[in-house]
Amino acid sequence: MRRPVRIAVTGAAGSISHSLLFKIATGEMVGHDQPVILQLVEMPEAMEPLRGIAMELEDCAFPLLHSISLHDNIEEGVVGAHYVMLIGAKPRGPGMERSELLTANAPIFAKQGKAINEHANRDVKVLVVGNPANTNALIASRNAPDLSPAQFTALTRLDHNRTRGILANRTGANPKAIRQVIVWGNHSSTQFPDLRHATIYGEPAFRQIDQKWYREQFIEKIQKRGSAIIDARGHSSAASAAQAIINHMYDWINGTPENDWVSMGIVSDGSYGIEKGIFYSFPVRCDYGRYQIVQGLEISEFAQQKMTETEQELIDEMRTVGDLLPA
Ligand code: NAX
Repeated sequence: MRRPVRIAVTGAAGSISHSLLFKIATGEMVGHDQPVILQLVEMPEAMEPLRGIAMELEDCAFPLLHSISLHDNIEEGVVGAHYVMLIGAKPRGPGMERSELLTANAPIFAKQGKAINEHANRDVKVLVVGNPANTNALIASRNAPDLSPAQFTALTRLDHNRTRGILANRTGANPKAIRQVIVWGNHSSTQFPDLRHATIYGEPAFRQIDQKWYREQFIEKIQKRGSAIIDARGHSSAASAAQAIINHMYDWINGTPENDWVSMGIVSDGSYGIEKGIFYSFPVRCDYGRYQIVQGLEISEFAQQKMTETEQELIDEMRTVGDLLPA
């Protein structure tokens, strides 16, 4: 039997975690032969519901679930962690501007970055889910000077999965047959779902879909999918977000399939002319726990404009939280 790995999850009593934790405990995230220790982190006022979730996890008698610990502070919660999912965040209140959400969450992610820097395993892999995810990942990574920025990522896999799922529904193809879609940029309504390089059953997607539909309906549908779900169910995506977290981490740890890539929010190295240092969603291939940006893709004028729009939003977000970004 392998030694267990430590997985820290913040916002562990929230909606996304309620789906996620049970999937992690069955081995879906790291591997079906890998025991896990869950280190669950919550606000002090949510410790009682968290105890209830821990009881339910115990009652499933998962063979791979080695142990569970509960924490009301991030410093203890991330001790020795190999994987950290930063899910808990201040929610957007009624009438709150995006910039207010940014400044409300910035100190939280600065503190969490410091705690990870001090207490987590040196090879830790961090996924930021709490919104605004890209800029929260930037803040956390900049506050972890002893770790590489490449150890921090932001979740855009839900947008990537939505792109495949909705395209599958439109064309009648199995989602598995849809490859090489890309979501560029921010996890926000400026993101750009790009089908230029996508294939369906090995043939270019552009030969199988109507361009007018793609440009005038599809792109906006993906960009606004999160809001459509909130409008319909009165709460933001939870089960699909949990599934996307599982997919993101599994691929990062175990590698992407041959002939495909995935979208991940990662620190920009300047590829495709994107401002260095911001956390931007790129197409990546993963292997042996590392990821590499897919290079050399042809970018049309239409795509360039969309990629720049979402880049600009991230540059503006970086400026808004500037004070919390140590050099
Ligand atoms: P919930 O409100 O159901 O749960 C959040 C939990 O986090 C609560 O239990 C709260 O007590 C806890 N929490 C808040 N601040 C914390 C802190 N500093 N330390 C530890 N715990 C803390 O939200 P849920 O639906 O689970 O969503 C969580 C976050 O994911 C939100 O910010 C949401 O906007 C974001 N999302 C991001 C997505 C992405 O693709 N990047 C998609 C889904 C989701 O919208």
